[in-house]
Amino acid sequence: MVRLTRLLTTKAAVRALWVLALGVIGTFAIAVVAGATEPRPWQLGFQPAATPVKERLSAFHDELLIIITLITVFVLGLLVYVIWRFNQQRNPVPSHTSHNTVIEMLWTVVPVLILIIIAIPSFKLMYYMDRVPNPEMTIKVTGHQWYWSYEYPDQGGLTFDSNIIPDDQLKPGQKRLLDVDNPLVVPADTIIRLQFTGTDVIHSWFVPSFGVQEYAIVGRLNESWMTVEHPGSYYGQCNQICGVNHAFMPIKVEAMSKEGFQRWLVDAKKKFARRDKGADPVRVAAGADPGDAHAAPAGN
Ligand SMILES: [Cu+2]
Repeated sequence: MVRLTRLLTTKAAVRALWVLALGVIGTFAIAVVAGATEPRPWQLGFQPAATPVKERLSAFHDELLIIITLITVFVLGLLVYVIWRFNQQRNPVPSHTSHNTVIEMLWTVVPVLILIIIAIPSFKLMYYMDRVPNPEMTIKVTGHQWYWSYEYPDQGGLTFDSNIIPDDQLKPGQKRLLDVDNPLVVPADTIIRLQFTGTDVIHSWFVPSFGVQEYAIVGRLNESWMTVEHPGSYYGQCNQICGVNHAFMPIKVEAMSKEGFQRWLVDAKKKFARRDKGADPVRVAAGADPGDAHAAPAGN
């Protein structure tokens, strides 16, 4: 009877382990298949790459994971061997060796070699991310407390602000803490130079699936680039603690076909026309010289 109970418990435990394993595999499969361009519950790994930069980042990450795993398994193997082979029972009289030149050379030179092997592709990737290859258009991103504004200098200086949609105004299908009123719209399959600056504190424009994470700093113009390979919606967030509403200045990028982008431009130029001209009715009403409106710093 006792044996039967024990057998049953073992069976139950094995079954529970199976369910757990299947659950983990299933979650991983869903995360991979779903093609998420936003964070998902129980997501494992990175969001799928949407730009060539992110593809290289993910590939480099995978290579590093193999190297790290091999090192960890090797060190673990050594530890287990030492614990087994040199414990007090097996090895009652320990050796008094304190130096071994060959081993010391090896454990210095081998890690250096591993680091060099990692450094070469790492630096290559850094330079690839840094240098904009023949940009077809430019977008200027400005971080504010607590929203983003986007400017298209090549499209007649079209400018607009992008604010979070508060929870109580979300429409069905919109994502809490990620959707915005005016997303950044870009043409897909186009090399875009991105410039970043700020008006108050340091922000950071981070879209994980693009592999773009750049500081937006007052008085500085940082640069990055992206080529969004396919049309779609992509999400990100400010990645630099920038004040009380840091968590509420998300980024939404809408990538369209080139024709779709041109159509959007026509509408956007009408929609954001007031800002386009740089007019600021409040400042004019306050008695300032309208000519100064351009030169005045943007309000916080
Ligand atoms: Cu911020």
